[in-house]
Amino acid sequence: MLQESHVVTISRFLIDEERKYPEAKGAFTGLLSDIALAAKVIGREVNKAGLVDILGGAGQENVHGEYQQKLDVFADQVMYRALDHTGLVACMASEEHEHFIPIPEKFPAGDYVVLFDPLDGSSNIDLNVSIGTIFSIHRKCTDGERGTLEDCLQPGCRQVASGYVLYGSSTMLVYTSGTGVHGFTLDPSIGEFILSHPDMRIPNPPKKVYSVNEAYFTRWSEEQQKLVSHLKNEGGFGSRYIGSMVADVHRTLLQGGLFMYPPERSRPDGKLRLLYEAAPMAFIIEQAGGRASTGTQNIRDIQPTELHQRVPIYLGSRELVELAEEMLANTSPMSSS
Ligand code: P6P
Repeated sequence: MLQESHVVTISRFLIDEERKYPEAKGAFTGLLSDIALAAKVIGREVNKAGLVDILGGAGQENVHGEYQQKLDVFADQVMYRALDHTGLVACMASEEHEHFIPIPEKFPAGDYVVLFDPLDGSSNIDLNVSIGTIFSIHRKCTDGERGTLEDCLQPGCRQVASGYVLYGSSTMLVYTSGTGVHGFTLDPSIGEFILSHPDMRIPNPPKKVYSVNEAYFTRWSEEQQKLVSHLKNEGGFGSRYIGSMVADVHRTLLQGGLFMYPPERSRPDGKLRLLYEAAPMAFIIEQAGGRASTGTQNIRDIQPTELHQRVPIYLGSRELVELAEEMLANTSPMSSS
């Protein structure tokens, strides 16, 4: 007896979605397909990283002075080469490049702007901890034929789509284009991403889990310290922190809870990047019924001023993010405890 469930590949899903928009010309479908291809290529190398001499540092630092792993460099190149020649992209930006990335003159340019962290959590590569690729897609907003820095510096509320690829016990691609969140699991035996998590929603009530690096407790504000103390004492919350954003956000999407990267006295904007980490994840979480805030404002409302600017992050179950905002503003009855 054939299973009732049908095998839907990401290509089939994108074509079916495209049919809902008679004016669509297939550009978005092509763009997501190109990103899915890049994900397969990156995943192939990530999953065999322990077996070939691709481990270890690339012997160079990236724009942030971070020790660059070879896989970072590889993933960045794969994303670039998947998108540079298609005629769908106006320009790109990557965590691994200080400046925005124009489309070479020899290739046609398109309407989409793709911002990405090619391999987030790369410090975990040698530890076989799940890592990920994060992408954010905007439409070009300037009049010129080719994209500019201004096209990259758009607020998260203007994203056309966003998503991530999680290279974990399986390789998953999760994305939203504003009509829900959809998850696809790679079947390596056929090289296809199969729809495994249609219309993902953060469960309510959420699992009572908070996710933050508590080693930084003494660096936090008193309100932040009270928030975490409240969650684990009066709130009876458990703690889960992988230290790889895509993995921590994916767990929060599936189970609910509160993921935080708070501001610190020496790092008032925290560590995570707005354009290609916070904003794309915020779109996903909000589309799944959650909330994503800096602790004082909605992440998707921020008007970026720099490609690599950082923001504090509180995302996950709506009521938990709102509790965090109240306690950080000292307006919650729990703040006095
Ligand atoms: P910390 C990984 O290096 C990363 O960029 C994110 O994936 C992760 O959420 C964060 O940094 C972890 O930072 O300071 O807790 O090690």
